[in-house]
Amino acid sequence: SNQRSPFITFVLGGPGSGKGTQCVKIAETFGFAHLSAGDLLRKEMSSDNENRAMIWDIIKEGKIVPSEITVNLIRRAIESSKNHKILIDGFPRSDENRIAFERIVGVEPDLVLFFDCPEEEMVKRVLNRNQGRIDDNIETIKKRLKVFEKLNLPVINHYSAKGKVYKINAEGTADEIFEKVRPLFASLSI
Ligand code: UP5
Ligand code: MG
Repeated sequence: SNQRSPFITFVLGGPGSGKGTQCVKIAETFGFAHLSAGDLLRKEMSSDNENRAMIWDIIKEGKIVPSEITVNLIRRAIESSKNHKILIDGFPRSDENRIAFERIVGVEPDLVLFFDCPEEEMVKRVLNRNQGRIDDNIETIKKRLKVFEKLNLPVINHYSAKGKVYKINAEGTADEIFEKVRPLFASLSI
């Protein structure tokens, strides 16, 4: 595991705003480790453990998995990463998530990226994905959008007040959006 204290970026945005797509590009271009909270939970859901049925039910309903489960998955992933530059994709989704992270992991993010995308565009992207995710159907997408609208803003406001939020208009092609992301990471001296 890493000796240096990690440089942590939270990557936020609604369902289908392009978090995962942009994280892959940032990881490739700037040498970050990419930890997706959703992927960690989906892996947990498909392996044999006591929480799998509960996680399945919650994701299917577009709700938020108990913070302690997600935070511990992220904590372990950070600890086993050899990379001190870390993107955390799709977390924290609520103030409660955020507070649990700060308590259990004991650090704050250095940076928060926020992909701002119109709802119609997010719905279109998610319905086009076609990778068999149990939450990529119109009923669950509507629920994911409601949860996002209600619980994401307090997280953004908290980190905005600390000057940590970098908001990006997430309309356009993935390459166009990455050209707006690039200058931020190019300017970091880490
Ligand atoms: N695409 C990407 N960029 C595009 C562009 N510019 N133009 C056109 N198409 C574009 O993109 C979505 C789709 O659009 C892809 O097909 C992509 O090719 C295309 P993607 O990059 O995957 O967007 P992303 O924002 O990552 O969308 P995702 O659906 O993964 O977001 P969610 O936040 O909904 O999903 P996540 O996996 O983070 O969480 C899933 C569920 O897990 C949550 O609803 C919740 O139930 C649970 N969860 C928790 O409980 N706690 C957590 O901490 C995390 C998750
Ligand atoms: Mg994603």
